[in-house]
Amino acid sequence: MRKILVIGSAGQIGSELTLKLRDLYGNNNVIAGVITSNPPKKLSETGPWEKVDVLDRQELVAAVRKFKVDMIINMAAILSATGEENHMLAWDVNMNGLINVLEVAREFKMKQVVVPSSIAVFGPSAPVNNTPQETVLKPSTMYGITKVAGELLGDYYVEKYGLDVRGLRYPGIISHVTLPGGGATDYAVAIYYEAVKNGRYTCFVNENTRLPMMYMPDCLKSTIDLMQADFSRLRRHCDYNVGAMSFSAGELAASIKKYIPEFEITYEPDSRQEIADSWPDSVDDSAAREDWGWKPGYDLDAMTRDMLEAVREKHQVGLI
Ligand code: VAH
Repeated sequence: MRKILVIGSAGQIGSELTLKLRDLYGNNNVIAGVITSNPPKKLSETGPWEKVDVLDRQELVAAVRKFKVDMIINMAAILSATGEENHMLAWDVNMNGLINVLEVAREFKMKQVVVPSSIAVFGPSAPVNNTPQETVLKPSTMYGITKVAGELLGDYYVEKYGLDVRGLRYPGIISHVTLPGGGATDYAVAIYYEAVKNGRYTCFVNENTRLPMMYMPDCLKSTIDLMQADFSRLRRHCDYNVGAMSFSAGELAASIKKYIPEFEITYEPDSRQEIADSWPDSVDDSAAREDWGWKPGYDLDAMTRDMLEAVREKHQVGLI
């Protein structure tokens, strides 16, 4: 049975991935690696947890030894918008953190490492529609630069050391369990909360900003599908494009208006507009579909219905 350490377990994806993996592999076989000593109860009350700062290699080694970890999923990252405010923090966490994970995985002969990437690896010089799996990677954000370097590092550890390292290029991820932090796609989460709480939202990108997006259940499915894929079928390792939807901020607002007709939106682009403008509108994920059977399950309206139901429940019980 695998012993999986999820680093960044309290984050937007990490928190739900940890719980999903506990359902699959057993609570005690999935360790929540959290940077604080006070993890969310949904993690600490459903299985083992450990303080693991991805920048502290000794802390990481201690956790690996304590729980006999044989698989690491590294969800610790500084995202695009925060990375533009503090580029050295993004470099430090995303690169020095990653090399710690890869070195520890090599030293302890881990069965598998998952190192997520992002569509942020693409920049203005890549084709904007249906961006190919193989194309120019010249991102204009530090976050994107660290994700390109991370893909190359992961592939290096596969080729040089025979480590099973896998990664996928997440689009913007939308969810209602744990708020995202510091991303240029965070508007696509905040809009649901503001629509339910106040009936209006001021969006920080303009109406026509179109981006590849994915609902959290599909994010978890893509991650676990790749984790469980037969290694011999993988023609790539750390850089699979995965897509699900592509919509503009205006189309997202229109979807919400189908269920909250009185909802109003205004657009006041800020510095995150420039980040969003550098990214694709949609990606070609045929390699993921061919190599490991990727297929998304949610479209925009299905996500909106699910998100509004969940956010309304939170609002009714005073959680937001
Ligand atoms: C961000 N949510 O906005 C992340 C993601 C493609 C976007 O990588 O930085």
